Amino acid sequence: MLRVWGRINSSNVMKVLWLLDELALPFERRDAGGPFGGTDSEEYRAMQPLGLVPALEEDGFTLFESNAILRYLCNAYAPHSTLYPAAPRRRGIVDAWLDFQQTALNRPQSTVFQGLVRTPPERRDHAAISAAVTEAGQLWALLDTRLSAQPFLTGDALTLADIGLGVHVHRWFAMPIARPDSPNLHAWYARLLLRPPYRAHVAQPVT
Ligand SMILES: N[C@@H](CCC(=O)N[C@@H](CS)C(=O)NCC(=O)O)C(=O)O
Repeated sequence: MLRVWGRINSSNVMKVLWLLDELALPFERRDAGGPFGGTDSEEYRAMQPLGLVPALEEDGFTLFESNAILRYLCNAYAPHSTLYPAAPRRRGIVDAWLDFQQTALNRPQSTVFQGLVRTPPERRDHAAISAAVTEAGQLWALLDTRLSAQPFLTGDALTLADIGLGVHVHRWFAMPIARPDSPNLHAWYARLLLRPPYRAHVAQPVT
């Protein structure tokens, strides 16, 4: 049985839950991280050495890093799925956009989200938030341009790239910030909202 460790309001946990439902895989989930704690124990650190969420457990096998978990689930359970295409060039492009989420978007997006959603108003660093809104906005604008030519980030079908970045677009549009005009990003978000797993695990009140 697949078991996911992590609180449901973590973007990295959301990715995994969304994919599990796209693949119609049965799983159980245990709360961990944030107010639930539980990530400092020796047992948890054996699964996730940094004490972060998510972690995946499956019959004695464990895995951490949300994007590695996404790839593993496709490789193990849906090797022919268009979610993670087998053709090397197409797979390479999906991997590149998954990495873009972790290496480029994550930092400014987190600064905005943590600052506006999880920090009380009197403790907010407005200068840092404002700079991060600009930086993240430039990255979202780049995705908006990309989406002018195709319905999903890497082509005609939903892939892991859309899952890695799609968890963040809901937050981006939910936050009270000035965003660049982005009609194609809005259209992509509307396409994601048509999917029940996205609505169930991602398009929820931001907390
Ligand atoms: N690169 C890691 C990042 C994991 C991460 O930063 N998780 C956050 C939640 S999104 C976390 O564990 N925060 C501390 C906590 O929840 O206790 C991944 O993609 O899995």
